[in-house]
Amino acid sequence: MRHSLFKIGMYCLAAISANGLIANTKNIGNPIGTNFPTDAEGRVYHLGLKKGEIANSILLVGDPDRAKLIVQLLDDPKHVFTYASNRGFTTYTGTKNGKPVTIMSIGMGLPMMDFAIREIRAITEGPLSIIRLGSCGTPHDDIAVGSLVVASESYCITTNFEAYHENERPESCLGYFNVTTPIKPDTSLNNNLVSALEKESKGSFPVIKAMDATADSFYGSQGRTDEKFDDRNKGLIDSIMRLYPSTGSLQMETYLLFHLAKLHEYSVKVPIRTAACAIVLAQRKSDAFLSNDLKHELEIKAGNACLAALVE
Ligand code: R1P
Repeated sequence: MRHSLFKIGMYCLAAISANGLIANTKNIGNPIGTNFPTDAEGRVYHLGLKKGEIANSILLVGDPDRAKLIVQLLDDPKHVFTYASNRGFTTYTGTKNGKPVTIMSIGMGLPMMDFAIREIRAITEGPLSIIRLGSCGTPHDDIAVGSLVVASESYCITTNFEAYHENERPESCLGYFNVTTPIKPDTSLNNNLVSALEKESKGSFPVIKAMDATADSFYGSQGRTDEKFDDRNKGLIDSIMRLYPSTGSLQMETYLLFHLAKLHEYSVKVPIRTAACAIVLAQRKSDAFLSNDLKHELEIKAGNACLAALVE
């Protein structure tokens, strides 16, 4: 009995490893300290990295498969440093045109961007250049799926949780959401990114400079409705388009990248240069969704442009 349980256990582990589900993720050693925990080697708590394992030019993506596609564009993809943390961050460090660069997949949402930027800063010295290549929906009538939207500025839409549980209901759906004023990326990195995307595109996909909206949910705060949840968000997209008519992308991380770069600038005089673009997967007005094949093609082309902008 014991023997067969052991065999089943081993079989399960082998099966899980074969599927790559848990095989390569790593925990750090025992954390030291609570304010900014690291282990004895200096590995940060969520990324699992230590000094020397990350470059100062960094491409952040959400989807781990997007990162794997873009790694193939590095100088020597078979010999890049790779680290998959147990918290969903996978890091690849190598070179592009002989210059050090890191590609990191960070998963989704504001907290993941927060972990990434703060922990990247903790294990690097000097100026950083960080580009996000994401995917997005567009609330704009004139932007088609398969376009690349470069964030000229970004604002944040967060859920005003308290409003749902008060007796008085806000009059407009915007009362259930907070919308910030927009903040800008770094001008020169943003210009590099636009030029690199235009050069890569050669007219094969539109490159559009527009305002970005970063939401704290894929659903409620992006105006998606679901009769099983009382999100009170009907008309949210129309409301934000009245507020910021040039909004071209709706996604979940860019604002925090720009925001943390500003907070860093207010504290320390060393720049974190930021820029962001996103592949339009969903046209929220026409309900069109981009095919997986076209998405992968754009991930490679846009990835190449992002790397060019970073190593220029
Ligand atoms: C939602 O599906 C995710 O896709 C978008 C959003 O910002 C969110 O993270 O970006 P990524 O494709 O980079 O993850």
